[in-house]
Amino acid sequence: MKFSLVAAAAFAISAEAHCIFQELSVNGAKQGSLVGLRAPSDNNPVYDVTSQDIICQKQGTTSDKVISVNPGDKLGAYFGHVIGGAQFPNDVDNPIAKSHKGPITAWLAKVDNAATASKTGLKWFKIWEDTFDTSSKQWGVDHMIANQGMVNFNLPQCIAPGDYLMRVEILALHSASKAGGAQFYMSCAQIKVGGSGTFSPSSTVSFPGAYQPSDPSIVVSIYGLTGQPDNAGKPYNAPGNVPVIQC
Ligand SMILES: [Cu+2]
Repeated sequence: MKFSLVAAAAFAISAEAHCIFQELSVNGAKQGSLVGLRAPSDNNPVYDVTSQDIICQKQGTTSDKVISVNPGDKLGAYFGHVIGGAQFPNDVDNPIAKSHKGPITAWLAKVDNAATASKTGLKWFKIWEDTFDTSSKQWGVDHMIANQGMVNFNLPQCIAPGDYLMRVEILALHSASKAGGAQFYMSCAQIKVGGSGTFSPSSTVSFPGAYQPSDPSIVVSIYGLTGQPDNAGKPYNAPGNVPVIQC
């Protein structure tokens, strides 16, 4: 009996070493599991960047809550292996399998009502990213794992008041050397920004649309000559050639 449990656990690790963005924190205060989020109901990634699922993941859980934030707030997107974090005690794939190297990006799109707005047809701009540090050889995902799944960034000071969907994406590149192998993990948070920012983006992108299936940042081998996930020491740009807004 003990053996079969171990075997079952080992199978679960190899089959589903994925993750879910499942909770928002604001200035260190966790807002509750799945509160104010549009999250998938399982931890499988999106592979097709031309699909509607690349916006906020597959249709899963919904929430009628909109989370109030202010420019300058420290936001945290919490990712875990399954809802709740670890799948079982000593889950080495929580918050995500260590193999899943890649960048993390955060995006906003203005909406009238974050609780009810359609996710399609929105104009997205990038507010933060953590891609790859050529000196430390660390990826955004390495920092996320070191921080127990919490991805922290500050809401830029210039963001104008109102409702937004906030899309936070992990792009796992461990199997990305063939087209269609990159794994995208994201959810959308429903936020209401206060304050008196005045930023209006001069350029925006669509999802789907921002990423092309053949984007050299999506079809890429991150393994250098020694087989390490060090991108051969080269810089890495997140896909879509979208700069983070400056303000
Ligand atoms: Cu995975």
